[in-house]
Amino acid sequence: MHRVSLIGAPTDIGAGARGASMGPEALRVANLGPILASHGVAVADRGNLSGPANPWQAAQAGYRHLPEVVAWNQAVHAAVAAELALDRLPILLGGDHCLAIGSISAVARHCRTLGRKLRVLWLDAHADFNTAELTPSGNLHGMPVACLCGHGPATLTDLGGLNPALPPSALRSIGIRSVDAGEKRFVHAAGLEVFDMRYIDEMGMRHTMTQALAGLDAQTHLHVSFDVDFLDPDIAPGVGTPVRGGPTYREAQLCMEMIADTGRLGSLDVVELNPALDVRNRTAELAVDLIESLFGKSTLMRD
Ligand code: HAR
Ligand code: MN
Ligand code: MN
Ligand code: MN
Repeated sequence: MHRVSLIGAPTDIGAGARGASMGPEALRVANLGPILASHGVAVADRGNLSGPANPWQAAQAGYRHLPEVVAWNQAVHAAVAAELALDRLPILLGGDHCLAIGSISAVARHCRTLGRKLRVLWLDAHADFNTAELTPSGNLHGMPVACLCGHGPATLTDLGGLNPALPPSALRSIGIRSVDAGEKRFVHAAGLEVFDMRYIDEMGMRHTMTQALAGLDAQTHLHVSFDVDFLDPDIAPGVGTPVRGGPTYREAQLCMEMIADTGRLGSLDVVELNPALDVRNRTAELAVDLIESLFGKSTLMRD
C-alpha cells in the first residue's frame, strides 16, 4: 500500500513561458488526490511550497533567474526529503522541470543513506542536458539532467550534498525528440542512455520500457520525472514547449502500466503542465489518468 504526499511547487521560474506556476492547482482541480485515494492509495496533500516571484529577466552568465531557481529547489529538496524520511512517496506537482534538481537530489541522498540503488526515468520531449555554455535560452528547465549529473552551478549541483547527485548510468531518458545541437554532443559525450522517438517508433513502447526497466531489483528505488510535454501535443496541448510526434495515449498508458508492474515506484515529479495554454483542463485530466495507471489502475482484464 502506497502512502503518498502531494507537494505543490507553483512556479515557472525555470521556464521560457509563463503559466506552469498554475500546474499544482490544475492537477488538484482534475481530482488527483481523490482519484488516487479511490484506488486505495493513502494520500496527504501537503499544500504548496512558497518561493520567490518570477522576475522575468534576461539571462546573466548563461542562466535566467538562477538565485530564484536555487531558492525554489532548496524548498523542494527539503520537502521531498521530509516525506522520504517518513517513508512516504512524494509526488512533486510542478511547476517547471528545473524543480527536478531539488526533488531528485533529495531522492539520491535518501538512497545513498539507505544503501539502495536508484533508477531515474526521464519522460520528456527534451533531453534537459544543457549547460550555461550550451543553452540557447538560459532557461534552467532545459538543464536539470546536466545539473544532476554534476554539470552546472555549484548552488544546484551540490544541493543534495554529493556532486554529482546521479551518475548517468542511473538515468534512462524516454520520448526525446528535441535536443539542441551542442546539447546533443554533450549527451553522447556523457554516455546518457536515451530512448528517443525514433527508437520507440522502431522498437515499440513495450520493448523500450523493458529495456529502460532492465536490471531493477527488490532494493531499487524508481523515480519517475514526468514532463507532460513527453506526450504528443495533439492529446496534451497544455505545455509551454510542445514538440510534435510524441507518444500516443495508448503508448503512454503502456509506459505507465509497465512502470507500475515493477512495484518499485518510490517518487514522482509531474512537471511542465501549463494551464494557461491548456484547453478546459484536458491536459491536467490526461496527466491524472496516466498517474492512475502509474499507481496500478489497470483494465478489467488484468485485475
Ligand atoms: N532545449 C531548450 C532549452 O534548453 C528547450 C528546453 C525545454 N525544456 C522543457 N523541459 N520544457 O523539458 O532552452
Ligand atoms: Mn523537461
Ligand atoms: Mn520537456
Ligand atoms: Mn489510467
